[in-house]
This record gives sequence, C-alpha cells and structure tokens, in this order.
Amino acid sequence: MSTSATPPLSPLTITFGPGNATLEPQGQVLTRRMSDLEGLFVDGHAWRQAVVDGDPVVYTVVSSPVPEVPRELPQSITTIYPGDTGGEFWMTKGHQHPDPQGEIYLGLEGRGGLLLFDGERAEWLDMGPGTIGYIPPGWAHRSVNVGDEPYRFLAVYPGSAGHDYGWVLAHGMGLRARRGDATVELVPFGAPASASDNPTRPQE
Ligand code: S6P
Ligand code: ZN
Repeated sequence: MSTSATPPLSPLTITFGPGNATLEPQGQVLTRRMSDLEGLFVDGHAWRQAVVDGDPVVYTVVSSPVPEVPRELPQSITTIYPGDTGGEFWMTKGHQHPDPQGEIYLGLEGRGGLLLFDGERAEWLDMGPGTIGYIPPGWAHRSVNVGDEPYRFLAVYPGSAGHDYGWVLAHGMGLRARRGDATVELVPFGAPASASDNPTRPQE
C-alpha cells in the first residue's frame, strides 16, 4: 500500500523508517512551508521576510495508509524543523477536531511542546522521546519545536475526528512559545512581538 487504503482493511503491521522519519507502508505526505502559515506567527513582518528569504519547509506530516474514515485509527509522523520566526518557535498550524474525540501523541525525536487550548484554558506539555501526550476531546492542539534538532512525534487519532483550522485562526491558542534565554518562554497569545527581534520594523 502506498496511498490511502480502502476499508475493510486487513490486519497489518506498520514500521518506522530510518530515523523514525517515515512509515512503511506509507500514505499521504504533506509539506508545510512558511507561506502555508500566514496569520499564525504574531510577527507578520518576520513571517513575510521568511517567505521572501526562501520560504523554508517548517514541517512535514507522513501518514500511514490507514484512511481518515469513521471507525479507523489513522496514524502519522510529524517532523517540525528547528527555527523561530520573530522569536516564536516553529510550530504546526494547530486545529480542533470538529467531532470532539481524543488523540494521542508519542514523542520520537528532539524536544517539543504540545500546546492545548479549550477556548478558555491553555496547557503546555513538554514532549520528547518516549513521552505520550494525551489530547482530550474538545482541546485544540498545536505542536512546537523548542530544540535545535528536528522534533518528531507519532499521532494516532479517530478517523472521523476531522480537522478544523479556522477555529485556531478565530480563537487563537491561548499562549505562544517564544525562544527565551535558556528555555521556552510562554507568553499570552496576544502579546506583541519584541521589537529587537526585527530590526527592519519601525520602533513604535
Ligand atoms: C492529526 C494530528 C497531527 C497533525 C499534524 C500537523 O489529528 O493532530 O497529525 O495533523 O501534527 O498539524 P496540523 O495542525 O497542521 O494538522
Ligand atoms: Zn489532531
């Protein structure tokens, strides 16, 4: 199987490829570049400059062939590359599941964080190899690379859950993860970008 399979599926094994970066057999592969992340970083000037300066790949999502349909349990590996834009660590778009169902993440490589937001309360879970992060039903979720190497995790989620990206654009994620002196600094979602991160931006 090399793309999405059609149910009913026969029992199968799925194995990790080299460096835990791929799944075998493999389904869809998604590549998210900086230009796909418009409106997500608080510093829009830094985001635009990063698009002009080569539009780097921020993350990839490699899926197994198990399809996103009711009763199936699809899996995927997300790899977020290291970096920051205007001081804000590189991250996934983030989404809500329109059909509120739980999901689990298993950290595989690198250092990351799982930011969760239920519309009122935000939670941050430190993630690394061997950590299981549980996403309860109804919590929007975004992953962040807070290290210097690719951060990689496996996700397993109900096939009927769906993905709503507009919810995050409308409601935010409660917090943002910024590069601090020694570690990650969590700041309120609406906090402005720091001017020193972007020398081309006029001082207010
Ligand atoms: C799916 C699961 C992950 C994300 C992936 C990319 O429910 O949460 O596979 O899709 O980490 O994030 P996003 O927010 O771009 O879908
Ligand atoms: Zn999800």
